[in-house]
Amino acid sequence: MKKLLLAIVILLATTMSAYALDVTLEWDANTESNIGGYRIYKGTSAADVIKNAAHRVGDVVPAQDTNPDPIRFRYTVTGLPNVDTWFAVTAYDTETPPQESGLSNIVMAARVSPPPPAPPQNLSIWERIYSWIMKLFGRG
Ligand SMILES: [Ca+2]
Repeated sequence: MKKLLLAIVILLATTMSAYALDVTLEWDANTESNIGGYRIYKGTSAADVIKNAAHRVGDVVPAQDTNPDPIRFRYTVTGLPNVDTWFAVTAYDTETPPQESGLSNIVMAARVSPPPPAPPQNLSIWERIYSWIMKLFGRG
């Protein structure tokens, strides 16, 4: 039974090849000395981006900054559904419990169209049939 379940999980994992979206966000790094990190929020519209656990993508700490410029912070959110998505970030400090800022400005990442289908390959003539076509005078 466990093996069957595992097989089903593997089958689902290999057949569900939906497109995912990775979005790289960048913002001005906070200059306070006690910044613990940033929280990323997302929504399905600008109004849907709220400071709520259900909208929280995750927290990033200073070590995760991928922009070498000290005044900018960059982070890539991966594996999102390929739909228009709105984002905002907050900063939190090192207090216990952490204090969180208000939301940044909100930005929208538009969905990305998947590549078009590949052209069909190996077109060939499979059969030719010789037949009469009845054409009525004055029609067709
Ligand atoms: Ca940086």
